Amino acid sequence: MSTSERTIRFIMIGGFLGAGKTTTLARLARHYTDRGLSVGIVTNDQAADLVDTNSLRAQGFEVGEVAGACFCCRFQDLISTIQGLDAAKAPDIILAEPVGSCTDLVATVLQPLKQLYNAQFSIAPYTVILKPSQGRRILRNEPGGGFSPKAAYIFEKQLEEADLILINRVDELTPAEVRELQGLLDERHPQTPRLAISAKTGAGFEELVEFLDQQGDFCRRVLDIDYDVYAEGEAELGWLNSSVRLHAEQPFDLDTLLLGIVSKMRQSLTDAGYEAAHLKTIGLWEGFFGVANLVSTTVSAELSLPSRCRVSDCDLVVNARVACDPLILADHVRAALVEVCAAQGVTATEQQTQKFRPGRPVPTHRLQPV
Ligand SMILES: Nc1nc2c(ncn2[C@@H]2O[C@H](COP(=O)(O)OP(=O)(O)OP(=O)(O)O)[C@@H](O)[C@H]2O)c(=O)[nH]1
Ligand SMILES: [Mg+2]
Repeated sequence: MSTSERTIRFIMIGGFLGAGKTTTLARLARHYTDRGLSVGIVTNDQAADLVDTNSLRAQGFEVGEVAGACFCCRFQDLISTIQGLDAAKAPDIILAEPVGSCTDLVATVLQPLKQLYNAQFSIAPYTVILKPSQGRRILRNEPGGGFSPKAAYIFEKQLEEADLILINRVDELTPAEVRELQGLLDERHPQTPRLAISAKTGAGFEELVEFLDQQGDFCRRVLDIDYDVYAEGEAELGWLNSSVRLHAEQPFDLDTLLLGIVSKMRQSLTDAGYEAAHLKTIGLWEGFFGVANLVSTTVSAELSLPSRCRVSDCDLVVNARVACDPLILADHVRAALVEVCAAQGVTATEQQTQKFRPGRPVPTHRLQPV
């Protein structure tokens, strides 16, 4: 990376937990790959065992992972992960997904890349995905909207630093709902261009790719941000990453099991009054994989990537981000696993689980545009 004259196009897509970042990046990766470009993806999380990394790798993409803290706090890990991808794949494009509870990324990631690694990277306009299910309530200032005022603060700061806002999930929204979100954005972020897209169907992606291709002086919206409120907002979330080995005497339907686990978690968390930001699980076995998600307790669980297979063994990864104590969250996850597995005659053996509240972000760099 340091010796060649070529620059790598760096495209980072931010947005709240469950907004559709991974789905968008997978679609963009396919788009660029289909056009003969070499693509590397960098995922990021507060802990190891990422559903996103597993899912993107299972879809055939070259993925590097920064795990243990967000890009801003592990800036050097981001650089070395990109260098690793460069050595393996010489990517024309790096697609990066920051942690969904992270903000202030223009000052802590994009400006440092621009200023300290100017020769190696060309930086695309910073794009942030709006999650309609929580965004509508937060932008309307509804009482109890989103999770808490501090989490809503993070959500709003994410939008504030964007060069482009994507209203995602238009496949599910009525034209009136899209207009309402546009109107709310007109009030809050009148200067920021926006696009309505569906990461699921690909609607709006031609315009998105065109926008991302622009060369210009983007990534200049450095936030005025209160790190105490930001840190407290992040710490309100319980975070759980768990890996589990499943085994059964008779083959079981993997998709039924994945959807069952997420649906059961949804039910028990809703009954207990806890709001989920994102629950996701992936089951992997011998090249087969399936993914189930829940992006809000007000909607149903869904099988986003079906495996359509029956297996007797399976590696399962569960990631949960929920507004509750992580120990309570772990109890809900374990109870859901035990109940759903037992119903299908499956034995679940926990391999490792990390559960915590995210710590205060301490960025490696924080730079103003020059
Ligand atoms: N209907 C619909 N579903 C979508 C769309 N985009 C994403 N989803 C679904 O929303 C869920 C979350 O999508 P992800 O791409 O994993 O979201 P994310 O922002 O990467 O989530 P985190 O990494 O946990 O922050 C998955 O079930 C996706 O299938 C969309 O445009 N329409
Ligand atoms: Mg993701």
